[in-house]
Amino acid sequence: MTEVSDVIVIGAGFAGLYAVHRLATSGLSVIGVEAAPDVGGTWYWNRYPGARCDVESVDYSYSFDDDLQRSWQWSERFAAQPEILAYLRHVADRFELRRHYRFGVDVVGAAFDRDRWHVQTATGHTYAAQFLLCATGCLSAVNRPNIAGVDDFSGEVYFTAAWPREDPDLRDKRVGLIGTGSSGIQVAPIIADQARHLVVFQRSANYTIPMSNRPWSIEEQREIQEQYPERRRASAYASAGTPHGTYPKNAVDTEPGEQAEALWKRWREGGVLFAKTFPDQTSDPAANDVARRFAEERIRDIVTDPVVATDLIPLDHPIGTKRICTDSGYYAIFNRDNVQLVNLRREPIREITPHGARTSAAIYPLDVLIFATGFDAMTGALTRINPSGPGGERLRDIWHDGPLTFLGLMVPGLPNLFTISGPGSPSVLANMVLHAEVQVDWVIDLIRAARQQGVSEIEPRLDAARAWTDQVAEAAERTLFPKAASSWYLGSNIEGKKRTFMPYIGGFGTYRRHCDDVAQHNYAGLVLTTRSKGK
Ligand code: NA7
Repeated sequence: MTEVSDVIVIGAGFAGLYAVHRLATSGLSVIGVEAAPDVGGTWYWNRYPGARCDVESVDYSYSFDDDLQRSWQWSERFAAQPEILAYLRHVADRFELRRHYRFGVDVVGAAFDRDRWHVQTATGHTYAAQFLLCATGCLSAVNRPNIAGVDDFSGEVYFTAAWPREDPDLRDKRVGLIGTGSSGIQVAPIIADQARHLVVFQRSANYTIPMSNRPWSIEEQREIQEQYPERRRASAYASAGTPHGTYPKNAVDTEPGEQAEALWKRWREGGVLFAKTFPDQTSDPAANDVARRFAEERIRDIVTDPVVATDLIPLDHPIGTKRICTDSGYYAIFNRDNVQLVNLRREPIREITPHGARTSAAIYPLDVLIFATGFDAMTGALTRINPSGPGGERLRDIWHDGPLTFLGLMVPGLPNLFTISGPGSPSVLANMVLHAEVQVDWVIDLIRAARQQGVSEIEPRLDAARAWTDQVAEAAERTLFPKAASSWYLGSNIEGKKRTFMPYIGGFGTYRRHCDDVAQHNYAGLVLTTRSKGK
């Protein structure tokens, strides 16, 4: 059976829910499909203990509805996963969004044929619509590394990115944690508290900054509400979609004492902003070194064993060029007797055995294995669907040499398909919620204009997509980001994936102006094909 609508939205995370709301209130028929049993997207699946957003809660929330904004009080500066999920459930209730959704629906393919997208699902049910909006998320295609022997492990196995609804009981257990990105770094202190023994298997060390999370006081909540309009105005065209800026001077023009003061201030305030304390920090190696040395001193201050401290200091990337992590007491766990760090660069894992892990140097007996091994980020959720265009060309082929997009939103050869937060957009480098609102608004304006003009197909010109993709690459080349040995921004965490810096790093405000400009110039760069008579 095929269900038909004007638009299909894949995903019920922040972007998908907003898209469904906007489409439904714009007079278009919309069907949303979502693999999970309920709304939440990445916040549905990543429910491991300690999961938190690294953008302040008051910014990481919708701006489109003043009443919604006024009616919701965030309890903490950085919201934890249960509160973010509760917020998304509240939004779904308030705007009656679930009635548009089919949950538990795994999309396995999509093909454009005779003016329509046909979406195939794992159950064989199909959906058809003129437009397909993929709100599939940047961090949703889970990376399950193929480590020798992993299927023979006789203990419990968990993935942070697909955590069970009921937390496993880790008391009195020996737990192995593989992966030290944000997820591993957030979950580790909680496991260290619960488990008898925790072994952290670290392949690459990451920089992490104390989150300095705290509850918002009643007074602060009142102030936030009063200042919300101004806060949103300041974020609207800001470089990361939040109201925060950098120190007013470049690090290289600042005296060492003043540099340290600025870095201490950011360190104590906590969070990802440390990664851009100075404007030149992620573009000038000398400025980056100032911040890097400071962070390394903090690691050595906290971790008492100097060998362990050295192992925790990254060697393979300028600070901030891999997503900087934020934590609640990560480094300090390595001072505990029940926590052990295993440096996989020194002793790689040879195999997982039924009772633990064997490295080149030792055997680690384990009852539980937790994988915090990340995602096939930004492109994985899309290439796993691998949509095909009218000429039969498939996304994986089109992106064989790296993602090719127009504004990170459209792909040549795949008409009427939109990739919200796709590669080539600022997405993961900006406030994802505001970013989703901007992109969804742009797409819906385009769809409405196209329908009014009887347009059947919208597709970016190949040269326009190439020009945008070149701009994305050039913006990255002006920074130190491509210098990281490996990162999910570069796709190099996934075997066989083309190494390309995927997000647009020219700034959220600059990106938004580009989108505005394209719309004001009658969607220059797009080919709009008008429906032929009789069709
Ligand atoms: P990340 O940041 O991609 O981290 C994944 C971690 O898993 C990282 O330390 C990897 O080491 C490690 N990893 C991956 N595969 C293996 C294998 N085979 N063996 C050992 N270690 C491995 O994912 P997260 O979920 O932590 O965070 C993703 C984003 O979510 C984060 O940046 C925030 O924006 C929110 P590697 O560095 O590749 O050597």
